[in-house]
Amino acid sequence: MFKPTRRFAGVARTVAAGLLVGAFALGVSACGGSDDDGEKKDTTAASTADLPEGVALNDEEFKKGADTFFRQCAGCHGTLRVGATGPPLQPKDMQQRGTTVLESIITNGLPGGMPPWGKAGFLTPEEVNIMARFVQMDPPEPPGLDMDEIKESWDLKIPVADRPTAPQTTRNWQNFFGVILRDAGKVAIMDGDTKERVALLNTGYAVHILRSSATGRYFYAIGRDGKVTLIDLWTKKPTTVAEVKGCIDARSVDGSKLKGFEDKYVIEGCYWPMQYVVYDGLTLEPLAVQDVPTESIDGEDLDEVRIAAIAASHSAPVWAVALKESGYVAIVDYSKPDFPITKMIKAQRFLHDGGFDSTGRFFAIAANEKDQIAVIDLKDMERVALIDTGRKPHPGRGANWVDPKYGPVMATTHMGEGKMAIYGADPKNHPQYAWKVVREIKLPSAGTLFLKTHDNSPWVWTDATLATNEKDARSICVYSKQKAKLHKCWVATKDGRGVHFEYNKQGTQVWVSNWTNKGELIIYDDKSLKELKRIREPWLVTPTGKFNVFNTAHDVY
Ligand code: DHE
Repeated sequence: MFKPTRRFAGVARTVAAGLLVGAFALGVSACGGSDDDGEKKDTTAASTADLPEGVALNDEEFKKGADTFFRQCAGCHGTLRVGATGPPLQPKDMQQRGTTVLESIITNGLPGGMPPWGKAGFLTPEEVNIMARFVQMDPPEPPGLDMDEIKESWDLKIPVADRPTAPQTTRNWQNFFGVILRDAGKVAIMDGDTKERVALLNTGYAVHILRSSATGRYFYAIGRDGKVTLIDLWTKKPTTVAEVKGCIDARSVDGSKLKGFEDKYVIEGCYWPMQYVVYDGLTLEPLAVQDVPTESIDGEDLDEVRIAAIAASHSAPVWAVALKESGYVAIVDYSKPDFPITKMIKAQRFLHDGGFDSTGRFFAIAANEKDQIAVIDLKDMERVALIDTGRKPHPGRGANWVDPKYGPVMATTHMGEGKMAIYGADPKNHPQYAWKVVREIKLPSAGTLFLKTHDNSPWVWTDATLATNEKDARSICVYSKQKAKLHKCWVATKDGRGVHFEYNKQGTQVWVSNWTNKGELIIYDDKSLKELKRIREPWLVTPTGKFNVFNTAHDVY
């Protein structure tokens, strides 16, 4: 089970490897948010033998296809197109569908989550045509990234000795929000009390999530290009103090949270190569790189295993690391030399996003492909339940509250249907409901990505970001915990899609993003649901996730 992966030795192993590095460089330079130098651009296209007529791409088109696929498609369909959140796209099947059908799908999307890339203006008809032909060709083989290269990328901008030993800001830094400006490759640090922007910092390309260190002093940002950025909130103005790149493609990062290990280590999980990297938490000095096992829970040997969600336990020196394609949750022990995987827990395929129950003992993680949530007990280190919740669950980190009838519950929304599934999450005092769906709440449409609540809030908020109907995608809803029913839905944005929620530290205000080029942050009073403020500034380019320091450090959701 702990067999090492087939590591791709060196970046120039194949012609196609060069193509993919080039593809990343294209994406990066378009955003201007990275210092990647665009090395090793090889322009030789993959073999065109046996392709149906009219499918073959010239070198330039192939490069464009590889770049677009990596940026827009690989996250759901897999780098090697074996599928995960989206279905597999194997060349033979794609050839059977043919260019015209594929063009229509890429243009118009499909119910269940495939975005209308053409119709929504992300791809021109020419680009749609290139993608329809690209997916009929063999995928290029991506390059590796070894320890020497990772070390080379390490940039310690401010040594620990030169950093303050107490907060230098007079602001309430525990109520700061890190706001992702996705397409700008930047993060804005906002004061949750005054709503002022206190810093605007460069991060990795198409920055994906932020996590707070255990003390809350540091934010870790992860770019899709694998760049980790360490942001110090104790300096007079939040400052980037270190950067490093441990993956070519990544979505997750977290710190060590057990007492005695606060802020000590950081883990980065890669979508590619098949590895995780552990860094010193204060400097991002690379300490270890470990391959992930490639065997699936069904005993299959896989070519692609990506690291999806990572959760840092508060009660043991471990990270729970969800291995998307293989269906295992790997337990990485950071108290041991070289940070090994000490246990592989069978969960379900394909794993995506998830979070803790209110006690922090259970990690509930969505298995999109199987329409289930897998519940992992991090005390006894075993899977305790597989819950059928609905089509393509997507909880973000989920939501925890006390239901008037069923006691402590958790919930997930779904990409594939308009439903919030609420399930019992208290095996100790309410064993009869534990890990069973106790309520199903109908939402106006499919396409929800996130739900969120706070202990001090009477509501659970849901978005519908990927809804095919544009009005639904701009709408948000609130569910009443006490009345156990949907309270209200309304159109929140004029133009972009509404996405992701975050509470302030006190749990009295909720921030929502209007995800568009000229984006907005919309702030509501949680109790009255009245809009308090709408921030629209030129620098608010494609705001997506928002992370409150206190809530993120303490896993409040
Ligand atoms: Fe995410 C969480 C992967 C698309 C915004 N997203 C996650 C996690 C994973 C993941 C594995 C859990 C991380 C963790 O907890 O450690 N996301 C992916 C994809 O593979 C996917 C489907 C396609 C891709 O190519 O990346 C994808 N994600 C998106 C988006 O399109 C979103 C809406 C905006 C963006 O970044 O492009 C988006 N994902 C987020 C956010 C979170 C997230 C804001 C964290 C939610 C939280 O509250 O913790």
